[in-house]
Amino acid sequence: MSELYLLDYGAGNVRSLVNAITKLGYEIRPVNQPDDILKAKKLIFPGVGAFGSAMTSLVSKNYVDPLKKYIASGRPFMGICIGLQTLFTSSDESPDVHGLNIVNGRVKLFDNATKSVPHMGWNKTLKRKQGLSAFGLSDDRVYYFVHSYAVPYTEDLATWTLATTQYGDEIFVSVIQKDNIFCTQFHPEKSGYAGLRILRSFLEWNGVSDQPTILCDSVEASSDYLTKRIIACLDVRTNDQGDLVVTKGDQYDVRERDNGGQVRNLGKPVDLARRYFEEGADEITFLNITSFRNCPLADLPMLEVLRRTSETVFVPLTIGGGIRDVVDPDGKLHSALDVAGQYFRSGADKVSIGSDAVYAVERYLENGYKLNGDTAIETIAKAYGNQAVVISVDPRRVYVSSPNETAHHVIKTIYPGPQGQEYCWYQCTVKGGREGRDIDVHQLVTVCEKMGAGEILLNCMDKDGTNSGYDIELIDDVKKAVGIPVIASSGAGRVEHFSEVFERTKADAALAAGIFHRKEVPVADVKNYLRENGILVRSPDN
Ligand code: 1PR
Repeated sequence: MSELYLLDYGAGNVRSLVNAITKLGYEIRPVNQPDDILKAKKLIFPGVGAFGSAMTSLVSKNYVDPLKKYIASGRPFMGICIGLQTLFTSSDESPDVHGLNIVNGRVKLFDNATKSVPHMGWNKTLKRKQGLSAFGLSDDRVYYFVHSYAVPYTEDLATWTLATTQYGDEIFVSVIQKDNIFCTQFHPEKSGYAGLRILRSFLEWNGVSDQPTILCDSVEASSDYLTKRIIACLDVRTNDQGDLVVTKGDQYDVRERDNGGQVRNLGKPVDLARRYFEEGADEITFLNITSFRNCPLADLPMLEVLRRTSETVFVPLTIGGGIRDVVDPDGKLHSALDVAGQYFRSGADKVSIGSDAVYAVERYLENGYKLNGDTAIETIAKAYGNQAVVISVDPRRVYVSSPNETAHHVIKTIYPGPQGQEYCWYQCTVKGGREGRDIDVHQLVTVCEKMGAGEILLNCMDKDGTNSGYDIELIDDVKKAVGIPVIASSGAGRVEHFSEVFERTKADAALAAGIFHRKEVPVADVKNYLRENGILVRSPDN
Protein backbone atom coordinates (compact mmCIF):
# COMPACT_ATOMS: atom_id res chain seq x y z
CA MET A 1 0.00 0.00 0.00
CA SER A 2 1.41 3.38 -1.01
CA GLU A 3 2.50 5.73 1.73
CA LEU A 4 2.72 8.63 -0.67
CA TYR A 5 -0.24 10.98 -0.12
CA LEU A 6 -1.78 13.84 -2.05
CA LEU A 7 -3.29 16.69 -0.10
CA ASP A 8 -6.17 17.69 -2.39
CA TYR A 9 -8.88 19.95 -1.06
CA GLY A 10 -11.04 19.71 -4.18
CA ALA A 11 -9.98 22.79 -6.14
CA GLY A 12 -8.61 22.56 -9.62
CA ASN A 13 -6.82 20.01 -11.69
CA VAL A 14 -4.92 17.48 -9.58
CA ARG A 15 -5.57 14.69 -12.09
CA SER A 16 -2.54 15.77 -14.13
CA LEU A 17 -0.29 15.50 -11.10
CA VAL A 18 -1.66 12.05 -10.24
CA ASN A 19 -1.16 11.01 -13.88
CA ALA A 20 2.42 12.32 -13.88
CA ILE A 21 3.20 10.38 -10.69
CA THR A 22 1.58 7.24 -12.13
CA LYS A 23 3.62 7.62 -15.30
CA LEU A 24 6.75 7.74 -13.16
CA GLY A 25 5.78 4.38 -11.67
CA TYR A 26 4.48 5.50 -8.27
CA GLU A 27 1.10 5.15 -6.62
CA ILE A 28 -0.38 8.08 -4.72
CA ARG A 29 -3.39 8.16 -2.42
CA PRO A 30 -5.65 11.11 -1.60
CA VAL A 31 -5.78 12.48 1.93
CA ASN A 32 -9.37 11.87 3.03
CA GLN A 33 -9.06 12.74 6.70
CA PRO A 34 -6.60 14.50 9.05
CA ASP A 35 -5.13 11.16 10.17
CA ASP A 36 -3.99 10.36 6.65
CA ILE A 37 -1.59 13.31 6.84
CA LEU A 38 -0.02 11.92 10.00
CA LYS A 39 0.20 8.43 8.44
CA ALA A 40 1.93 9.63 5.26
CA LYS A 41 5.58 8.87 4.64
CA LYS A 42 5.70 11.42 1.86
CA LEU A 43 3.23 14.23 1.13
CA ILE A 44 2.53 16.44 -1.87
CA PHE A 45 0.36 19.53 -1.57
CA PRO A 46 -0.55 20.84 -5.04
CA GLY A 47 -2.33 24.01 -3.97
CA VAL A 48 -4.61 25.28 -6.70
CA GLY A 49 -6.75 28.41 -6.84
CA ALA A 50 -6.40 31.20 -4.34
CA PHE A 51 -4.42 31.55 -1.08
CA GLY A 52 -7.57 32.36 0.94
CA SER A 53 -9.68 29.48 -0.31
CA ALA A 54 -6.76 27.05 0.13
CA MET A 55 -6.19 28.07 3.76
CA THR A 56 -9.93 28.20 4.52
CA SER A 57 -10.25 24.72 3.19
CA LEU A 58 -7.30 23.43 5.23
CA VAL A 59 -8.84 24.97 8.36
CA SER A 60 -12.35 23.64 7.73
CA LYS A 61 -11.06 20.11 7.14
CA ASN A 62 -8.90 20.26 10.31
CA TYR A 63 -5.77 19.72 8.24
CA VAL A 64 -3.68 22.62 9.61
CA ASP A 65 -2.34 20.99 12.80
CA PRO A 66 -1.63 17.60 11.23
CA LEU A 67 0.11 19.36 8.35
CA LYS A 68 2.32 21.37 10.68
CA LYS A 69 3.10 18.21 12.68
CA TYR A 70 3.88 16.30 9.50
CA ILE A 71 6.30 18.97 8.28
CA ALA A 72 7.96 19.21 11.71
CA SER A 73 8.47 15.44 11.74
CA GLY A 74 11.11 15.65 9.02
CA ARG A 75 9.29 13.51 6.46
CA PRO A 76 9.51 14.76 2.84
CA PHE A 77 7.03 17.46 1.90
CA MET A 78 6.48 18.96 -1.53
CA GLY A 79 4.30 22.01 -2.14
CA ILE A 80 3.34 23.22 -5.60
CA CYS A 81 2.22 26.77 -6.45
CA ILE A 82 -0.28 27.73 -3.70
CA GLY A 83 1.25 24.79 -1.81
CA LEU A 84 4.45 26.88 -1.65
CA GLN A 85 2.67 30.15 -0.88
CA THR A 86 0.65 28.80 2.06
CA LEU A 87 3.90 28.02 3.92
CA PHE A 88 4.36 31.78 4.29
CA THR A 89 2.85 34.10 6.89
CA SER A 90 0.32 35.92 4.73
CA SER A 91 -0.63 36.98 1.21
CA ASP A 92 -1.84 40.15 -0.52
CA GLU A 93 -4.39 37.90 -2.19
CA SER A 94 -6.31 37.31 1.04
CA PRO A 95 -5.01 39.88 3.56
CA ASP A 96 -7.16 38.63 6.46
CA VAL A 97 -6.21 34.99 6.14
CA HIS A 98 -3.23 33.52 8.03
CA GLY A 99 -0.84 31.23 6.23
CA LEU A 100 0.89 28.26 7.87
CA ASN A 101 3.71 30.65 8.89
CA ILE A 102 6.45 28.05 8.52
CA VAL A 103 8.44 30.62 6.57
CA ASN A 104 8.29 34.25 7.65
CA GLY A 105 7.27 36.40 4.69
CA ARG A 106 4.43 37.78 2.62
CA VAL A 107 3.19 36.73 -0.81
CA LYS A 108 2.70 39.81 -3.02
CA LEU A 109 0.81 40.72 -6.20
CA PHE A 110 2.96 41.27 -9.31
CA ASP A 111 3.05 44.83 -10.60
CA ASN A 112 1.11 44.90 -13.91
CA ALA A 113 2.27 48.36 -15.01
CA THR A 114 4.85 46.96 -17.40
CA LYS A 115 3.89 43.32 -17.86
CA SER A 116 0.95 40.96 -18.18
CA VAL A 117 -0.41 39.56 -14.94
CA PRO A 118 -0.87 36.61 -14.33
CA HIS A 119 2.70 35.53 -15.02
CA MET A 120 1.69 32.73 -17.34
CA GLY A 121 4.08 30.59 -19.33
CA TRP A 122 7.50 29.00 -19.34
CA ASN A 123 10.31 30.73 -17.48
CA LYS A 124 13.75 29.86 -16.11
CA THR A 125 14.85 29.30 -12.56
CA LEU A 126 18.27 30.40 -11.31
CA LYS A 127 19.76 28.27 -8.53
CA ARG A 128 20.84 30.22 -5.48
CA LYS A 129 22.57 27.32 -3.75
CA GLN A 130 25.41 25.21 -5.01
CA GLY A 131 25.37 21.48 -5.29
CA LEU A 132 21.62 21.06 -5.21
CA SER A 133 21.24 19.41 -8.56
CA ALA A 134 19.54 16.46 -6.88
CA PHE A 135 16.07 17.77 -7.60
CA GLY A 136 16.75 17.69 -11.31
CA LEU A 137 16.40 21.45 -11.44
CA SER A 138 18.40 22.95 -14.26
CA ASP A 139 19.29 26.57 -14.97
CA ASP A 140 19.05 25.71 -18.68
CA ARG A 141 15.47 24.47 -18.65
CA VAL A 142 12.19 26.35 -18.45
CA TYR A 143 9.21 25.47 -16.29
CA TYR A 144 5.51 26.31 -16.47
CA PHE A 145 4.33 29.10 -14.17
CA VAL A 146 0.82 30.41 -13.77
CA HIS A 147 0.24 32.86 -10.91
CA SER A 148 -0.46 36.50 -10.12
CA TYR A 149 1.13 36.45 -6.65
CA ALA A 150 4.65 35.50 -5.63
CA VAL A 151 7.14 35.88 -2.78
CA PRO A 152 9.65 38.63 -3.64
CA TYR A 153 13.21 37.45 -3.04
CA THR A 154 15.04 39.16 -0.17
CA GLU A 155 18.29 38.22 1.60
CA ASP A 156 16.20 37.15 4.64
CA LEU A 157 14.95 34.25 2.56
CA ALA A 158 18.42 33.16 1.37
CA THR A 159 18.54 30.00 3.46
CA TRP A 160 15.12 28.90 2.24
CA THR A 161 15.60 29.80 -1.40
CA LEU A 162 16.86 27.13 -3.73
CA ALA A 163 16.07 29.11 -6.88
CA THR A 164 14.63 32.42 -8.00
CA THR A 165 12.93 33.53 -11.19
CA GLN A 166 12.73 36.93 -12.78
CA TYR A 167 9.53 38.30 -14.26
CA GLY A 168 9.89 41.76 -15.76
CA ASP A 169 11.94 43.62 -13.16
CA GLU A 170 10.73 41.48 -10.25
CA ILE A 171 12.69 38.59 -8.78
CA PHE A 172 10.71 36.07 -6.80
CA VAL A 173 11.31 32.84 -4.94
CA SER A 174 10.49 30.04 -7.38
CA VAL A 175 11.84 27.04 -5.45
CA ILE A 176 12.29 26.67 -1.72
CA GLN A 177 14.23 23.88 -0.09
CA LYS A 178 15.25 23.45 3.49
CA ASP A 179 15.52 20.30 5.56
CA ASN A 180 12.62 18.06 4.45
CA ILE A 181 10.72 20.80 2.59
CA PHE A 182 10.83 21.22 -1.18
CA CYS A 183 8.36 23.51 -2.96
CA THR A 184 8.04 24.92 -6.44
CA GLN A 185 6.08 27.96 -7.54
CA PHE A 186 5.89 26.45 -11.03
CA HIS A 187 3.94 23.32 -11.93
CA PRO A 188 6.29 20.36 -12.54
CA GLU A 189 3.35 18.25 -13.71
CA LYS A 190 2.75 20.81 -16.49
CA SER A 191 6.40 21.40 -17.37
CA GLY A 192 6.89 18.61 -19.88
CA TYR A 193 9.81 16.23 -19.40
CA ALA A 194 11.79 18.86 -17.44
CA GLY A 195 9.00 18.84 -14.85
CA LEU A 196 8.74 15.05 -14.73
CA ARG A 197 12.47 14.91 -13.86
CA ILE A 198 11.82 17.15 -10.85
CA LEU A 199 8.89 15.08 -9.67
CA ARG A 200 10.93 11.91 -9.99
CA SER A 201 13.70 13.46 -7.89
CA PHE A 202 11.26 14.29 -5.14
CA LEU A 203 9.69 10.82 -5.29
CA GLU A 204 13.13 9.25 -4.89
CA TRP A 205 14.18 11.63 -2.11
CA ASN A 206 14.45 10.51 1.51
CA GLY A 207 13.88 13.99 2.91
CA VAL A 208 17.43 14.48 4.09
CA SER A 209 19.29 17.46 2.69
CA ASP A 210 22.56 15.70 2.06
CA GLN A 211 23.55 18.42 -0.37
CA PRO A 212 25.79 21.29 0.68
CA THR A 213 23.78 24.43 1.27
CA ILE A 214 26.41 26.89 0.21
CA LEU A 215 24.90 30.11 -1.04
CA CYS A 216 26.04 31.13 -4.49
CA ASP A 217 28.33 34.16 -4.54
CA SER A 218 26.32 35.70 -7.26
CA VAL A 219 22.86 36.78 -6.27
CA GLU A 220 22.29 39.12 -9.16
CA ALA A 221 19.12 38.83 -11.19
CA SER A 222 18.66 36.18 -13.78
CA SER A 223 17.23 37.74 -16.89
CA ASP A 224 13.53 37.59 -17.58
CA TYR A 225 13.26 34.45 -19.68
CA LEU A 226 9.52 34.15 -20.09
CA THR A 227 9.14 32.45 -23.45
CA LYS A 228 6.48 33.12 -26.05
CA ARG A 229 4.06 30.20 -26.09
CA ILE A 230 3.06 28.21 -29.16
CA ILE A 231 -0.37 26.63 -28.75
CA ALA A 232 -1.94 23.90 -30.85
CA CYS A 233 -5.72 24.22 -31.09
CA LEU A 234 -8.07 21.31 -31.74
CA ASP A 235 -11.60 22.18 -32.83
CA VAL A 236 -13.60 19.08 -31.95
CA ARG A 237 -17.08 17.95 -32.97
CA THR A 238 -19.04 14.86 -33.90
CA ASN A 239 -19.05 14.20 -37.63
CA ASP A 240 -22.00 12.90 -39.65
CA GLN A 241 -21.01 9.29 -38.83
CA GLY A 242 -21.16 10.06 -35.10
CA ASP A 243 -17.38 9.99 -34.48
CA LEU A 244 -15.68 12.63 -32.37
CA VAL A 245 -13.12 14.24 -34.71
CA VAL A 246 -10.75 17.15 -34.88
CA THR A 247 -11.99 19.41 -37.63
CA LYS A 248 -10.98 22.75 -39.03
CA GLY A 249 -12.98 25.42 -40.77
CA ASP A 250 -12.34 28.13 -43.30
CA GLN A 251 -13.76 31.20 -41.63
CA TYR A 252 -15.62 28.80 -39.33
CA ASP A 253 -17.16 26.65 -42.08
CA VAL A 254 -15.96 23.13 -41.28
CA ARG A 255 -17.68 21.27 -44.14
CA GLU A 256 -15.83 20.11 -47.25
CA ARG A 257 -16.63 22.07 -50.42
CA ASP A 258 -17.06 18.78 -52.30
CA ASN A 259 -17.34 15.22 -51.00
CA GLY A 260 -21.00 15.74 -50.09
CA GLY A 261 -20.23 18.57 -47.69
CA GLN A 262 -18.93 16.23 -45.00
CA VAL A 263 -17.42 17.62 -41.77
CA ARG A 264 -13.64 17.74 -42.34
CA ASN A 265 -11.93 15.00 -40.38
CA LEU A 266 -8.31 15.77 -39.48
CA GLY A 267 -7.75 13.15 -36.82
CA LYS A 268 -8.60 11.93 -33.35
CA PRO A 269 -8.43 14.47 -30.50
CA VAL A 270 -6.40 12.43 -27.98
CA ASP A 271 -3.88 11.19 -30.59
CA LEU A 272 -3.35 14.64 -32.05
CA ALA A 273 -2.89 16.24 -28.63
CA ARG A 274 -0.27 13.64 -27.79
CA ARG A 275 1.51 14.29 -31.09
CA TYR A 276 1.64 18.04 -30.44
CA PHE A 277 2.96 17.53 -26.90
CA GLU A 278 5.76 15.32 -28.24
CA GLU A 279 6.50 17.86 -30.97
CA GLY A 280 6.97 20.64 -28.42
CA ALA A 281 3.67 22.54 -28.26
CA ASP A 282 3.58 24.60 -25.06
CA GLU A 283 -0.14 24.19 -24.50
CA ILE A 284 -3.05 22.34 -26.06
CA THR A 285 -6.49 23.89 -26.46
CA PHE A 286 -9.61 21.86 -27.20
CA LEU A 287 -12.69 23.69 -28.45
CA ASN A 288 -15.95 21.80 -28.54
CA ILE A 289 -17.37 23.75 -31.45
CA THR A 290 -20.93 22.45 -31.38
CA SER A 291 -21.36 23.01 -27.68
CA PHE A 292 -24.34 25.30 -28.21
CA ARG A 293 -26.35 22.09 -28.72
CA ASN A 294 -27.69 20.83 -25.44
CA CYS A 295 -26.10 17.73 -23.95
CA PRO A 296 -26.50 16.15 -20.50
CA LEU A 297 -23.53 17.11 -18.34
CA ALA A 298 -22.52 13.52 -17.65
CA ASP A 299 -22.35 12.79 -21.39
CA LEU A 300 -20.09 15.68 -22.33
CA PRO A 301 -17.72 13.99 -24.77
CA MET A 302 -14.82 16.28 -23.94
CA LEU A 303 -14.60 14.98 -20.37
CA GLU A 304 -13.29 11.64 -21.59
CA VAL A 305 -11.00 13.35 -24.11
CA LEU A 306 -9.44 15.34 -21.28
CA ARG A 307 -9.11 12.33 -18.98
CA ARG A 308 -7.28 10.37 -21.62
CA THR A 309 -5.17 13.27 -22.85
CA SER A 310 -3.97 14.15 -19.36
CA GLU A 311 -2.52 10.63 -19.03
CA THR A 312 0.21 11.35 -21.55
CA VAL A 313 0.31 15.10 -22.12
CA PHE A 314 2.17 17.13 -19.48
CA VAL A 315 1.62 20.68 -20.63
CA PRO A 316 -1.40 22.88 -19.81
CA LEU A 317 -4.74 21.88 -21.30
CA THR A 318 -7.55 24.33 -22.01
CA ILE A 319 -11.10 23.31 -22.80
CA GLY A 320 -13.66 25.58 -24.42
CA GLY A 321 -17.20 25.25 -25.69
CA GLY A 322 -20.28 25.03 -23.53
CA ILE A 323 -18.91 26.62 -20.37
CA ARG A 324 -22.25 28.04 -19.18
CA ASP A 325 -25.25 27.01 -17.11
CA VAL A 326 -26.53 23.74 -18.55
CA VAL A 327 -29.95 22.12 -18.15
CA ASP A 328 -30.07 18.34 -18.51
CA PRO A 329 -33.02 16.89 -20.49
CA ASP A 330 -34.57 15.84 -17.14
CA GLY A 331 -34.59 19.50 -16.09
CA LYS A 332 -31.60 19.34 -13.71
CA LEU A 333 -29.68 22.60 -13.74
CA HIS A 334 -25.88 22.65 -13.53
CA SER A 335 -24.21 26.00 -13.03
CA ALA A 336 -21.31 27.07 -15.22
CA LEU A 337 -19.16 26.67 -12.11
CA ASP A 338 -20.22 23.00 -11.83
CA VAL A 339 -19.55 22.45 -15.52
CA ALA A 340 -16.08 23.99 -15.21
CA GLY A 341 -15.44 21.91 -12.08
CA GLN A 342 -16.12 18.71 -14.04
CA TYR A 343 -13.59 19.77 -16.65
CA PHE A 344 -10.92 20.70 -14.08
CA ARG A 345 -11.34 17.36 -12.35
CA SER A 346 -10.99 15.64 -15.72
CA GLY A 347 -7.62 17.23 -16.41
CA ALA A 348 -8.23 20.77 -17.70
CA ASP A 349 -6.12 23.61 -16.35
CA LYS A 350 -8.16 26.40 -17.89
CA VAL A 351 -11.66 26.77 -19.27
CA SER A 352 -12.38 29.03 -22.19
CA ILE A 353 -15.68 30.91 -22.32
CA GLY A 354 -17.04 32.22 -25.62
CA SER A 355 -20.75 32.98 -26.05
CA ASP A 356 -21.48 33.23 -22.34
CA ALA A 357 -18.85 35.98 -21.96
CA VAL A 358 -20.66 38.06 -24.60
CA TYR A 359 -24.01 37.63 -22.83
CA ALA A 360 -22.40 38.50 -19.48
CA VAL A 361 -20.96 41.73 -20.89
CA GLU A 362 -24.33 42.62 -22.42
CA ARG A 363 -25.96 42.22 -19.01
CA TYR A 364 -23.19 44.28 -17.37
CA LEU A 365 -23.81 47.16 -19.79
CA GLU A 366 -27.61 46.91 -19.40
CA ASN A 367 -27.26 46.95 -15.60
CA GLY A 368 -25.41 50.24 -15.57
CA TYR A 369 -21.84 48.87 -15.48
CA LYS A 370 -22.33 46.89 -12.25
CA LEU A 371 -20.61 43.59 -11.51
CA ASN A 372 -23.06 41.12 -10.00
CA GLY A 373 -20.63 38.44 -9.00
CA ASP A 374 -22.84 35.72 -10.47
CA THR A 375 -21.48 35.36 -14.00
CA ALA A 376 -19.59 32.26 -15.10
CA ILE A 377 -16.42 34.33 -15.36
CA GLU A 378 -16.71 35.70 -11.83
CA THR A 379 -17.76 32.49 -10.12
CA ILE A 380 -15.12 30.33 -11.82
CA ALA A 381 -12.35 32.91 -11.29
CA LYS A 382 -13.24 33.18 -7.61
CA ALA A 383 -13.18 29.44 -7.04
CA TYR A 384 -10.28 28.41 -9.29
CA GLY A 385 -8.30 31.62 -9.75
CA ASN A 386 -8.26 34.16 -12.61
CA GLN A 387 -5.61 32.17 -14.47
CA ALA A 388 -8.15 29.37 -14.98
CA VAL A 389 -10.56 31.55 -17.00
CA VAL A 390 -9.82 32.27 -20.66
CA ILE A 391 -12.17 34.33 -22.83
CA SER A 392 -12.43 33.02 -26.39
CA VAL A 393 -13.43 35.85 -28.71
CA ASP A 394 -14.91 35.22 -32.17
CA PRO A 395 -14.95 38.64 -33.81
CA ARG A 396 -15.47 39.76 -37.37
CA ARG A 397 -14.60 43.05 -39.04
CA VAL A 398 -17.32 45.61 -39.72
CA TYR A 399 -16.09 48.40 -42.00
CA VAL A 400 -17.16 52.03 -41.65
CA SER A 401 -16.14 55.11 -43.58
CA SER A 402 -15.79 57.25 -40.50
CA PRO A 403 -15.64 56.69 -36.72
CA ASN A 404 -18.83 58.80 -36.47
CA GLU A 405 -20.81 56.07 -38.18
CA THR A 406 -20.79 53.86 -35.09
CA ALA A 407 -20.67 54.11 -31.32
CA HIS A 408 -18.25 51.19 -31.25
CA HIS A 409 -14.50 51.32 -30.70
CA VAL A 410 -12.98 51.69 -34.19
CA ILE A 411 -9.48 51.42 -35.53
CA LYS A 412 -8.02 52.97 -38.66
CA THR A 413 -6.99 50.10 -40.85
CA ILE A 414 -4.37 49.81 -43.56
CA TYR A 415 -6.59 47.16 -45.22
CA PRO A 416 -9.57 49.17 -46.54
CA GLY A 417 -13.02 47.59 -46.83
CA PRO A 418 -14.83 46.66 -50.07
CA GLN A 419 -15.97 50.24 -50.63
CA GLY A 420 -12.62 51.69 -49.64
CA GLN A 421 -13.68 52.26 -45.99
CA GLU A 422 -10.65 53.12 -43.86
CA TYR A 423 -12.07 52.26 -40.46
CA CYS A 424 -13.43 49.13 -38.88
CA TRP A 425 -14.71 47.80 -35.62
CA TYR A 426 -14.72 44.19 -34.49
CA GLN A 427 -18.12 42.74 -33.77
CA CYS A 428 -18.39 39.94 -31.20
CA THR A 429 -20.33 36.87 -32.25
CA VAL A 430 -21.87 33.96 -30.35
CA LYS A 431 -22.64 30.31 -31.16
CA GLY A 432 -19.45 29.81 -33.12
CA GLY A 433 -19.86 32.92 -35.27
CA ARG A 434 -23.45 32.16 -36.23
CA GLU A 435 -24.87 35.30 -34.63
CA GLY A 436 -23.40 38.81 -34.40
CA ARG A 437 -24.12 40.94 -31.31
CA ASP A 438 -24.03 44.66 -30.65
CA ILE A 439 -20.80 44.44 -28.64
CA ASP A 440 -17.31 45.24 -29.85
CA VAL A 441 -14.17 43.37 -28.90
CA HIS A 442 -12.77 46.30 -26.96
CA GLN A 443 -15.86 46.36 -24.73
CA LEU A 444 -15.79 42.61 -24.34
CA VAL A 445 -12.18 42.20 -23.28
CA THR A 446 -12.05 45.17 -20.93
CA VAL A 447 -15.22 44.13 -19.10
CA CYS A 448 -14.17 40.46 -18.96
CA GLU A 449 -10.85 41.50 -17.42
CA LYS A 450 -12.79 43.42 -14.72
CA MET A 451 -14.88 40.32 -14.11
CA GLY A 452 -11.74 38.32 -13.39
CA ALA A 453 -10.75 36.68 -16.67
CA GLY A 454 -7.08 35.72 -16.74
CA GLU A 455 -6.37 35.48 -20.46
CA ILE A 456 -7.84 36.32 -23.88
CA LEU A 457 -7.91 33.82 -26.76
CA LEU A 458 -8.31 36.19 -29.67
CA ASN A 459 -9.65 34.53 -32.81
CA CYS A 460 -10.64 36.43 -35.93
CA MET A 461 -13.35 35.07 -38.22
CA ASP A 462 -12.02 36.96 -41.25
CA LYS A 463 -8.62 35.32 -40.84
CA ASP A 464 -9.53 31.83 -39.58
CA GLY A 465 -8.24 29.11 -41.92
CA THR A 466 -6.95 31.61 -44.52
CA ASN A 467 -3.21 30.97 -43.92
CA SER A 468 -2.74 34.70 -44.61
CA GLY A 469 -1.24 35.67 -41.25
CA TYR A 470 -2.68 36.96 -37.96
CA ASP A 471 -4.81 40.11 -37.79
CA ILE A 472 -2.03 42.29 -36.37
CA GLU A 473 -4.23 45.38 -36.05
CA LEU A 474 -6.80 43.54 -33.94
CA ILE A 475 -4.21 41.82 -31.74
CA ASP A 476 -2.28 45.03 -31.13
CA ASP A 477 -5.47 46.91 -30.24
CA VAL A 478 -6.62 44.25 -27.77
CA LYS A 479 -3.21 43.83 -26.19
CA LYS A 480 -3.08 47.57 -25.52
CA ALA A 481 -6.54 47.47 -23.92
CA VAL A 482 -5.87 44.80 -21.26
CA GLY A 483 -3.21 43.84 -18.75
CA ILE A 484 -3.83 40.08 -18.95
CA PRO A 485 -2.09 37.76 -21.44
CA VAL A 486 -3.42 37.64 -24.99
CA ILE A 487 -3.20 34.61 -27.30
CA ALA A 488 -3.10 35.55 -30.99
CA SER A 489 -5.20 33.17 -33.07
CA SER A 490 -6.48 32.66 -36.63
CA GLY A 491 -4.63 32.91 -39.90
CA ALA A 492 -1.18 31.36 -39.29
CA GLY A 493 0.11 29.91 -42.56
CA ARG A 494 3.91 30.18 -42.38
CA VAL A 495 6.64 30.40 -39.75
CA GLU A 496 7.08 34.10 -40.61
CA HIS A 497 3.55 34.80 -39.38
CA PHE A 498 4.55 33.78 -35.86
CA SER A 499 7.59 36.08 -35.76
CA GLU A 500 5.49 38.88 -37.25
CA VAL A 501 2.88 38.65 -34.50
CA PHE A 502 5.53 38.67 -31.75
CA GLU A 503 7.55 41.47 -33.34
CA ARG A 504 4.62 43.75 -34.18
CA THR A 505 2.45 43.16 -31.10
CA LYS A 506 3.02 42.24 -27.48
CA ALA A 507 1.00 39.02 -27.80
CA ASP A 508 2.02 36.49 -25.16
CA ALA A 509 1.25 33.39 -27.19
CA ALA A 510 0.34 32.37 -30.72
CA LEU A 511 -2.14 29.63 -31.53
CA ALA A 512 -2.57 27.73 -34.77
CA ALA A 513 -4.68 24.85 -35.96
CA GLY A 514 -4.85 24.08 -39.68
CA ILE A 515 -1.13 24.21 -40.48
CA PHE A 516 -0.35 21.82 -37.64
CA HIS A 517 -3.18 19.38 -38.44
CA ARG A 518 -2.32 19.25 -42.13
CA LYS A 519 1.40 18.83 -41.25
CA GLU A 520 2.25 21.85 -43.38
CA VAL A 521 4.40 23.46 -40.68
CA PRO A 522 5.56 21.41 -37.67
CA VAL A 523 5.68 23.03 -34.23
CA ALA A 524 9.46 22.51 -34.16
CA ASP A 525 9.92 24.55 -37.35
CA VAL A 526 7.97 27.42 -35.81
CA LYS A 527 10.15 27.34 -32.72
CA ASN A 528 13.41 27.05 -34.63
CA TYR A 529 12.47 30.01 -36.78
CA LEU A 530 11.49 32.12 -33.79
CA ARG A 531 14.73 31.23 -31.99
CA GLU A 532 16.78 32.18 -35.06
CA ASN A 533 14.99 35.51 -35.01
CA GLY A 534 15.85 36.19 -31.38
CA ILE A 535 12.44 35.36 -29.90
CA LEU A 536 12.53 33.29 -26.70
CA VAL A 537 10.79 29.94 -26.99
CA ARG A 538 10.88 26.67 -25.09
CA SER A 539 13.00 24.07 -26.77
CA PRO A 540 10.98 21.02 -27.90
CA ASP A 541 13.40 18.75 -25.98
CA ASN A 542 13.08 20.79 -22.74
O1 1PR B 1 -19.45 29.79 -27.25
O2 1PR B 1 -18.41 29.20 -25.10
O3 1PR B 1 -19.72 27.52 -26.34
O4 1PR B 1 -17.52 28.26 -27.15
C1 1PR B 1 -17.50 27.75 -28.45
C2 1PR B 1 -16.06 27.72 -28.88
O5 1PR B 1 -15.96 27.03 -30.12
C3 1PR B 1 -15.47 29.10 -29.09
O6 1PR B 1 -14.19 29.15 -28.52
C4 1PR B 1 -15.37 29.26 -30.60
O7 1PR B 1 -14.22 29.97 -30.96
C5 1PR B 1 -15.27 27.82 -31.05
N1 1PR B 1 -15.92 27.59 -32.37
C6 1PR B 1 -17.25 27.50 -32.59
N2 1PR B 1 -17.46 27.24 -33.90
C7 1PR B 1 -16.28 27.17 -34.50
C8 1PR B 1 -16.03 26.88 -35.91
O8 1PR B 1 -14.90 26.90 -36.38
N3 1PR B 1 -17.10 26.60 -36.65
N4 1PR B 1 -13.97 27.36 -33.73
C9 1PR B 1 -15.29 27.38 -33.53
C10 1PR B 1 -13.27 28.41 -33.68
C11 1PR B 1 -11.24 29.16 -34.19
C12 1PR B 1 -9.94 28.87 -33.63
C13 1PR B 1 -9.06 28.26 -34.67
C14 1PR B 1 -8.13 29.39 -34.98
C15 1PR B 1 -6.88 28.98 -35.69
N5 1PR B 1 -12.06 28.04 -34.18
O9 1PR B 1 -9.97 28.16 -32.50
O10 1PR B 1 -8.50 27.14 -34.14
O11 1PR B 1 -8.84 30.35 -35.78
O12 1PR B 1 -7.16 28.43 -36.91
P1 1PR B 1 -6.10 28.48 -38.09
O13 1PR B 1 -4.76 28.44 -37.46
O14 1PR B 1 -6.36 27.26 -38.88
O15 1PR B 1 -6.37 29.75 -38.83
P2 1PR B 1 -18.84 28.72 -26.45
